[in-house]
Amino acid sequence: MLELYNAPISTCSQKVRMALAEKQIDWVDHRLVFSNFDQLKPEYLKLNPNGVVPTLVHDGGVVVDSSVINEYLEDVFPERPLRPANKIELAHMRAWRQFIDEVPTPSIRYPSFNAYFVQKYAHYTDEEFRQHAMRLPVRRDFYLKMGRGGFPQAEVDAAIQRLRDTLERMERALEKTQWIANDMFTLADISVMPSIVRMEDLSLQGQWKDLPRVTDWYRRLQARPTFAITYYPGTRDLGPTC
Ligand SMILES: N[C@@H](CCC(=O)N[C@@H](CS)C(=O)NCC(=O)O)C(=O)O
Repeated sequence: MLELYNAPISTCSQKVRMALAEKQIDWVDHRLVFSNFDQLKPEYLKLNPNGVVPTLVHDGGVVVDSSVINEYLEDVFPERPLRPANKIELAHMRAWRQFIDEVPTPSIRYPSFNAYFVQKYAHYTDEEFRQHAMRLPVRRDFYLKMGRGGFPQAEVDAAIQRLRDTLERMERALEKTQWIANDMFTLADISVMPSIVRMEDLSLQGQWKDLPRVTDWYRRLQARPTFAITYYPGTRDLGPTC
């Protein structure tokens, strides 16, 4: 049995939900509620000591980290592949996935947190907020830096520039292949998808209006039936209680 501990609005969860949908694998949905801090409850921390989602449990075995989970799914369920068979092409796809994990994925948190997540902490005192941050196993410094008031605009602007750099890199790649890393749809496309969707939800879609290949890539991505499965109603409703 496959179980996924995830949150509807979590970008990292969306990556895994998309891979599961593409591979047409059945799974049990364990939805965590961030506003209840489910991700920090002792029973969840036993599964994922990082206190973040998603976590996959396969016949009792635990796999954490969305990119690792998606590679695990490929290893264990090779049908309907999302990785090229050719080893050089596979390395190319993995290099893309690595770049996405290092550059756009952390960058999207800056505008996201400023627009939505800081509202959650509006009623906290500085000390309550600090105590909350101290409970976070892997996001402590990020939260402390953000503070209750959000990141300075210069940091948000720098993050948006890194997202723009990613879009330009995608535009160049899409001159050569149909999808980002290959002519086949791969885990690289899935990895970058939640950052682009979140950009749209933050009204940042102007960042790719002069990039026709990215515009077309996003249109084709949204046309996949698995997109609507991944982004079921409510998954893009970001608000103070998300
Ligand atoms: N590298 C991890 C990062 C997971 C992560 O950051 N998850 C976020 C949601 S996308 C989370 O659970 N945040 C909880 C919080 O900020 O307290 C992965 O890709 O699975």
